[in-house]
Amino acid sequence: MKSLIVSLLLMFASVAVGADEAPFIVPMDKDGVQRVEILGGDYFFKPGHIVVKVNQPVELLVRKDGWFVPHSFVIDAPEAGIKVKESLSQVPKSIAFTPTKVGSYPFYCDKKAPFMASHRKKGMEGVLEVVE
Ligand SMILES: [Cu+2]
Repeated sequence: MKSLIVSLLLMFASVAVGADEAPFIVPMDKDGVQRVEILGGDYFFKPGHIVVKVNQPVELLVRKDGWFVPHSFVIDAPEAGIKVKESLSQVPKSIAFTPTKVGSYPFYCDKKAPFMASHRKKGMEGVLEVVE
């Protein structure tokens, strides 16, 4: 039984994609806002690699897929003017900020079921890349 749990955990751990997928370059809307929809599901974010321009406003419209598993959306990058922590629902949540520093910042879900790997470890992690 124990080895089954271990192999299940390993299986979940190896599903992680996020940062490896092709980058999505967020287009700028007519109002000057870089707007992108993000879907969080069991256990991924789509798109998982988002590229935005520095010092231009960003709006993320984040929602979750499915009913039962709770998910969240976290970016902890105060050095770049980004500090986000929202629980997700099926209605898109608007998350607005203006990144002030070039760099790569992880976004992730901070949920975790008892005795299980965190959602972040299972693949709910992506990267927000801020460029010139
Ligand atoms: Cu989650």
